[in-house]
Amino acid sequence: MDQTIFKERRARIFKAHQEFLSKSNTAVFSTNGIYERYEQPILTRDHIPLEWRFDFNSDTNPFFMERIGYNATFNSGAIKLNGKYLLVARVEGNDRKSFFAIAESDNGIDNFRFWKRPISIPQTDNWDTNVYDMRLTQHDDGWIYGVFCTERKDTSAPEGDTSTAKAEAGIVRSKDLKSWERLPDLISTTGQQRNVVLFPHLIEGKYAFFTRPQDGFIDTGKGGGVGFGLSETIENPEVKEEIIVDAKTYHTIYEVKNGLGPAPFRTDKGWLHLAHGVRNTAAGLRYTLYMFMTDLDKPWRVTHKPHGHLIAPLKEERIGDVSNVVFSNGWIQDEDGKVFIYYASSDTRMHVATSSIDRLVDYCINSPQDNLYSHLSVETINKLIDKNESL
Ligand code: M1P
Repeated sequence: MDQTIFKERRARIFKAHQEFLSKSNTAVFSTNGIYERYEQPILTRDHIPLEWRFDFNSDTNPFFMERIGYNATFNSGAIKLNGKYLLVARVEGNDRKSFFAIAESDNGIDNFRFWKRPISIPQTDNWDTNVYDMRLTQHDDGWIYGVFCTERKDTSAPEGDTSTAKAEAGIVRSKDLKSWERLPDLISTTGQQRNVVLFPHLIEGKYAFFTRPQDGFIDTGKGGGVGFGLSETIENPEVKEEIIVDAKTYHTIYEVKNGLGPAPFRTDKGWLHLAHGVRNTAAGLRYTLYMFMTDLDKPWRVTHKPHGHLIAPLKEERIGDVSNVVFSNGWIQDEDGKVFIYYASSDTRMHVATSSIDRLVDYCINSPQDNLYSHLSVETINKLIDKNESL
């Protein structure tokens, strides 16, 4: 058979892919001074290796046609290991199934390349229908834990209801991110859980989890807020009591729900946390990222919380499969205090913003809090103007 089409398409697609993967990224000047965005997204579906998409055999794929399609790469956990910046991305296939795959970069801001194969997550007796949003924690016990959302059909849903689902926290652990051990899913006080994060240290000799108790799959209902609970062991993880660390609150950017992002960073002044907050609008839910700090000895006690969002969807970030969303479940701290905030936009692609521990601590401690009323916001603005006028 004539192989012209096969050869031409293969050569063109390979060349374009190599050029695309080698593109560099540039920081954009930031007027807020808190962090810098970058010109390009860092991980998109176009980063998917060609081996995952095409059959390279001209006999079985004479048109060099894509055999397996991918929809998005987003909500990535992050860790620095052996000097490499690693993202455990949520990759979503055209079949709507999400899975995890690791992408690696030398500098954390560009040239991310996927490892050869996606991660094969071992199954429990109750198979995961869909898995996503892994938070990585380098724990004192020597393991790297990945806590993720496992989604299954709600078997109590009425006949004919083919969409009601149940979300729980699945747990895996690894030493090298190559071989993974599956542990039982977290048992908690409420029916459902998403956005669960393992704290890196034992507290009172127990494993500590930040949770997000919720009554339903989308609505958190009576539940909600960033929660916190302790488990006697990690092999049989169960939190019997959850306290609320950061509650959803009327007329804030986390009015409808919120959830912790990555595992927090320890600083001299307390734990730095990144979270997402959700509010409702006439155009649907809007997800933004915000920060708070907690006490060093009592990481469940909030000490500082700047008003409003840190990062909100901007320009093209606002558009995607689930528009008006930014979401983060991964960040990396370099030895010199530089911070890489990895965030996804609109459930479609990954971005990076860079800052430093000093800048983020300054932001948390010295930005005014949300006083929950418009006239109090005006008072806060006037205080700043007075201060500037007195100079
Ligand atoms: O679609 C926006 C996000 O919705 C969920 O987050 P939450 O549980 O806080 O509503 C998750 O499915 C997340 O993956 C997704 O980005």
